[in-house]
This record gives sequence, structure tokens and C-alpha cells, in this order.
Amino acid sequence: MENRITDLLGKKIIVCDGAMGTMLQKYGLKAGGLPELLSFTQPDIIKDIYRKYLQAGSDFVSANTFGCNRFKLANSGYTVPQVVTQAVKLAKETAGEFGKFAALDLGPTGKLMEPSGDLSFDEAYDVYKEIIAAGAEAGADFVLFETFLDIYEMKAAVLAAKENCNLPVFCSVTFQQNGRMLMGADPHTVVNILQDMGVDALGMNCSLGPKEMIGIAKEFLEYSKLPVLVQPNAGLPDLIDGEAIYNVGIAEYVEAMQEMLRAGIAVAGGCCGTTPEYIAALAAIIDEEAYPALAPDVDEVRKAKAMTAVSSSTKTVVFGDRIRVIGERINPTGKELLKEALIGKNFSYIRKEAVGQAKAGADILDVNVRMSDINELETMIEVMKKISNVHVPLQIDSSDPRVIEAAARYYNGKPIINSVNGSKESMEAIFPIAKKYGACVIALTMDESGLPETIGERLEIAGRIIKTAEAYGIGRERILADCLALTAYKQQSTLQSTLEAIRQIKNQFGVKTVLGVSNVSFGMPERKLLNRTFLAMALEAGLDAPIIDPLVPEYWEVIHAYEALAYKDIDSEDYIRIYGGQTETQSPL
Ligand code: THG
Repeated sequence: MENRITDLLGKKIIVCDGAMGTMLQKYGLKAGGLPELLSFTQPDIIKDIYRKYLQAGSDFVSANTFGCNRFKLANSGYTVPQVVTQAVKLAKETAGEFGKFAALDLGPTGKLMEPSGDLSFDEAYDVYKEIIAAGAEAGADFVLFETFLDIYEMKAAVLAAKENCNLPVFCSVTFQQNGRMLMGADPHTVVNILQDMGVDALGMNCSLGPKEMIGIAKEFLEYSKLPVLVQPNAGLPDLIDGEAIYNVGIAEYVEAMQEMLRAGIAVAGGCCGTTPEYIAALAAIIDEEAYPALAPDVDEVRKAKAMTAVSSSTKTVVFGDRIRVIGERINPTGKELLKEALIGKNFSYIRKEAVGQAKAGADILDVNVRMSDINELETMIEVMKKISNVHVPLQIDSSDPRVIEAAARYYNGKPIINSVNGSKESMEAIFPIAKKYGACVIALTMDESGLPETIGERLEIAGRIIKTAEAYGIGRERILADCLALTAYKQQSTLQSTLEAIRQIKNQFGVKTVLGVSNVSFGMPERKLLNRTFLAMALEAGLDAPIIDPLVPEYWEVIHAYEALAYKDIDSEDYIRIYGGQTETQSPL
């Protein structure tokens, strides 16, 4: 037997087991009560069910631990470690008879996370930590998170696994009819948030029927650098004579699974209603065909799927051909009202700044709350929480690694960290954070000696940062280079180098670029005039994402015109939609 379930990936399609709950019903065990306690009262039935799935061809069985958290076990007379240990023991013993694996199977806590409910991130983390510590101790082979409805709870659960055991982690979420998780995440957002957090496979289970999952599975496959898992229900249950009968038969199930296997999924199984007969039929077709998930060139897949993207809890912003605007207004520099709001904890003022920028079209919001006399860390977390339902991905702007770590941890999404620079000290502080939380990072082309004078030196620093990031396992698609704009007031001579550095860094390293455009006008009159002109110059040099004030219409004019002229706004569709009603012009030609 291979040592780890992950050793199977790429060599064979991993076959999961089917449903435990529906099988227990077949054994005459009534719904109600805690199924987890059957590990004590009916161990032979549990093992019998495992054996049926293993005989059908499952590569692992899921321990009877799905709901075994401290909330659900509160009045059961058992502790979490007792239940976990007994359940893992049964799963391991039976899997061992067949040389197969036992998963520590974990579902959602059953509580809503803050701010919708009262479960804090730390509490969710602790709930999973307790189960995972016991499961690892009992000898589970890997952790399988299933049926999650909230990507934020999944983030807490994944961190609990990564920080408390060395086991492989598979993540599976559940979608509703509208193609989103209950708390709003779409498939691209799920993939983007989870795939750089060090998990081993990701996918979906439950809720929809197999046919309804095909489209979502293809979305997962389009974005995921990791193996994709699919475990559908056998459709939806009809209650017939008090028994739940699932409405998708074996042939229909296998046909849908076949299509997803041919599209590239790597882990296949079933959820509610899939009995050992379903799994046997699935295993039978798997033995017959060479699927794309077999023998993939992992490096090639990573390269092909590399995409610069950040996410809020519901929305993913991709850095592609189009210009992405990063709103700069949540930054106390030069803003008396914002300073007052931060000191007075007037979060509704700050929220209004976020909503205003989002409405104006900002794709991402920079959040900087650094001021003397306030606790930057607490304020950062509070502001992030208060603006989380604005649904625009956030950029954490701080020079304090402790603030950055806390923000990256508690953010409900995949943020940009602003920033790292080329000094050893900065990289050693920031890259472990970016790595653990899967964040993107802005790389400033400066180091402990400041901003270099020559373009060559800026390139050298960018190269050094990218190389070091890659050594940490942070792909260059997660690095955004910032060539740094200084002010035209007294530092005028540096501006040409900034533009040329943008051009060359994009060319040489193929990374996306950001720039704090408004810096150029500090201390100068008519700031917007300089800002918008430098914005146009920087866009022409290849800037992908300006950090600007999105409430200034002139900046949008420059961006819309640039995108039309630079063939990014194809057929000038947006430009004509926005400005077409304003003037009729006749071509002179
Ligand atoms: N690179 C990166 N991050 C950055 C910068 C950068 N973050 C901070 C800054 N530079 C970008 N953000 C701002 C925010 C505000 C202003 C300029 C840049 C600014 N504020 C006005 C002032 O100070 O007078 C106030 C404007 C108002 O009242 O609305 O100019 O370069 N990675």
C-alpha cells in the first residue's frame, strides 16, 4: 500500500465511498439521534457498511465523524476525542483489511459564522483543532472536509488542519441551485481561496444531482491547479413510505460521472443516496479508461492554470488584459475625516468610503489604518469585518507583519498583501504569511538601501523577490510588482525610470504590475492633472492595476480611453456604451 492517499493521485482515479446515512437507514436505524454514537452502539453495522464500500472498490472509507463537534456532542455523555478515536478505529480496522485508507470525515459546525451568526473564526478554528488533533492521534490517514456551506468556515477548518497535523487535506463544498455556496461563494472563488493554502485536492459534494454538477465540475477544472473531487448525491430524495428514495438511478449517475472523469476529475464518489451498488458501477467504468487526471504533468498543469486573482467571500477579480482599479481612499494620509472616524471607531463612515469606491467601480480596496494613537491591528481587523459585505476583494496595506498576518488570517477571502520589498528581513517576515494564507503579494522594487537609481537595479530586486517567493512555493502569478512612483516635486528625475522599469519587469518576468499613481503629485498644485497624465503614461508602460481615488471621474476617463485605444476594450464596446450618447462625431475619413 502507498503511504499516503496523495500517492495515488495521478496514478489512479481515487474512488470514494458513498453515503453512510442512507445505509444506516437500510439497516433499520432510524434517523434522529447522533449517528456518531453508533460507533459505540453498533460498531458491527458501521464496519459492515465500510466493507460493502471497500468490496465495491472504494480506496478509502470515511470515519463516522461527520458531525462530531463539541456543539453536537454537548449532551451526549461523550467527549469529542472519545467519539473521534472510536470512529477512526473502526474505519482504520476495516480499511486495513483491504489495504485501503481511512479519512477523518468532517462536516460544517452547524453554526453560522460572524457576522451572520455568532460563531467567531477563532472558535470555529478551535472546534476543528480539537477533532483533528484527536483524529491524527487515532491514526486517520487524511482529513476530508465535506459539505461545507461557508468558505470562511472552510478557511478556519483548513488552518486547523494545516497547523495541527501533517495529514493530507481534501476540501469539498456544497453548492445550491444558483451555483453558489449558501454563504455566496461561486466555484472560481472557492478554488482561488483554497488552492494556495496547502490543501491536496478540492471539489464538491452533496446537494445537486450528478448531472447538475457537470457544469460546476468543469469550472473547477478550468481554474484548479489541484486534483478535483466530485461526490454527488443520487439526486434528491422523495419520501416514499417514510423512506428517502433518491431519484437518480445507477445508470444516470455513472453517465454523469463518466463525463466528469473525461473532463479531468481525479477523485470520484458519491454522497446521499449512493449505495455500494453505485460505487461498484463507478469503480467498474474507472478500470476501463485512461482519464486526463492520470499521469498529469503537475508542473505543466500549474503553469497552465496560473492566474493572478484575488477574492472576497463571494467574488473573484482576475488580473488579465483589462485594467483593474485599486481604491486608495481607506488611508488616513491627508484625510482628516477618516482620521477622526478611525479614532472614534466610526465604522459606518469607513464603510461608506468602501461602498462609495465599490459603486464608483473599484475592483479592489486598499485598506490602510495606520495612525499614531490607535491600535493598528485591532482596527484593521474591525475595518475588514465591517466592510466584508461590500464584497470587493481587499488589499492589506501595512508595514507591520503582525498586522498583515492577523489580517490575512481573519480575512474572509484571498487578499493582496501590501507589501514586501527585496530586503531579507521583509521577505522572511512576509513570505511565510503569504504562503500559509495563500495570499497575493505586492513586491516593491526597493530594499534596505531604499529605491535604487537605475532601472537595472530595480529589475534585479524584482527578480530576487520573485525567485525567493518561488522558493517558498509562492508562484509568480501571486506577485504584483510595484516599481514605485515618487513625487514630481523634487524627485522628478525618477519618474522615467519607474515607467521604464514597469515595461521591462513585465517583459522579463511576466508578472502583473501595480502602482500608487497619486504619489506623483504630493506637494504639487493641480494634483489630479498630474495624476491622470501619469496614469496614462503608466498604463502605456504596461501598468495593470493603478492604486487611485476611484471617486475622481477624470481617472476613469483616462482608463476607458486607454482601454479602447490599446485594444483591451474590444470593439470599444465599453467606451461606446459609456460615452456614445454624449456626442455624435463623424469620421473625417
Ligand atoms: N504603492 C503601494 N501602496 C501604496 C502606495 C504605493 N499605498 C499608499 C499609497 N502609495 C497609495 N495611496 C494613496 C492614498 C492617498 C493619497 C495618495 C496615495 C493622497 N491622499 C490625499 C493627500 O494626502 O493629500 C488626500 C486625498 C483626499 O482628501 O481625498 O494623495 O505607492 N503598493
